[in-house]
Amino acid sequence: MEVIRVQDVASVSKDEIPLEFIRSETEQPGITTVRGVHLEVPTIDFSNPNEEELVSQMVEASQNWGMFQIVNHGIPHEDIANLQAVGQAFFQLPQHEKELIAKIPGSVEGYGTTLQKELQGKKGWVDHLFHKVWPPSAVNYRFWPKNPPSYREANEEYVKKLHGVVEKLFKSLNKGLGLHGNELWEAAGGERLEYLMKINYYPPCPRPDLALGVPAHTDMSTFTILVPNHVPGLQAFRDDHWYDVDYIPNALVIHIGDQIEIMSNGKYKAVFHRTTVCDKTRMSWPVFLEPPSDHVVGPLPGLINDQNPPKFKTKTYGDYAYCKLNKIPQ
Ligand SMILES: O=C(O)CCC(=O)C(=O)O
Ligand SMILES: [Fe+2]
Repeated sequence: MEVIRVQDVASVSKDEIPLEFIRSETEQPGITTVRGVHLEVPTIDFSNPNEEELVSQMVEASQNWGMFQIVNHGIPHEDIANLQAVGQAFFQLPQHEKELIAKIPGSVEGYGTTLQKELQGKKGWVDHLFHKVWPPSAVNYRFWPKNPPSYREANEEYVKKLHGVVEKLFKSLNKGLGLHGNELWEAAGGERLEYLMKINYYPPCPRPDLALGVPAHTDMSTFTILVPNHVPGLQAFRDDHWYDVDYIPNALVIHIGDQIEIMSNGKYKAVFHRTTVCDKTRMSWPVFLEPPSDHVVGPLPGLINDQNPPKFKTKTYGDYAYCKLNKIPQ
């Protein structure tokens, strides 16, 4: 069966878009985005030598927004630029070349478009590519582009640099919960923690007021580390309103995901977010930090007592993901 990609739909959509991309009035970004109010997700300077201050900024951002941007994170600009360049080059390949690494039934990894329609039968204005990048035992190069030839090296260099950021985020969030050692990271899978790379490709859209890229959701990961391109489009939900997230050159966007919310027993909040589209091509590179699927995740025992009973079930990440993807209550 031939699959229609949004990139193809966009290339023939001049003024209008197909009905299945038109959101209901409760979702249309033209109606539901807050304008003229200056409220921003926090930006945190990762090089701040005052560790206590850094931790408290992160705690506050994780409680109030579930999202923040980090600057001075230590990943060289060149590594980020290379990651972006090879991803862009892949999406510019002729369609038949991209289809060589299309998803196969049952796989998360590969090139694709969300085929399963959402509840109201709507589709997002976005194509994507998923592949695991860490640990080496979880990597399947079958789903990595062979073209451009430097794709693999650019991704591996980025991941090498990413470890330091992952470690510092886990340690700071751990401290913010009053825990010792590296408990949060261990509880997330420790050495077995998987890094799932995604590239989102949002083609230009003639009706950005009516369509959405990725519809509103929380990430099911522990947290997500995202590189955007220079075209804005990410929005965060807070106090019943949608706010644009500014593009800050060289910043990384951090999303608190469901598993950190669960492990922290609700102290940290998974951010509800979505993406809008516009007349330019937007791309983003989120890396989802995920426990392995057989790993059991629940509220950390050290945070539970008579006054603070567990607010979430304890279950394997695989079970959690199955329920989430099939819209079954957890
Ligand atoms: O493109 C973005 O900025 C966010 C994408 C996103 O939320 C996702 O892929 O889960
Ligand atoms: Fe997301």
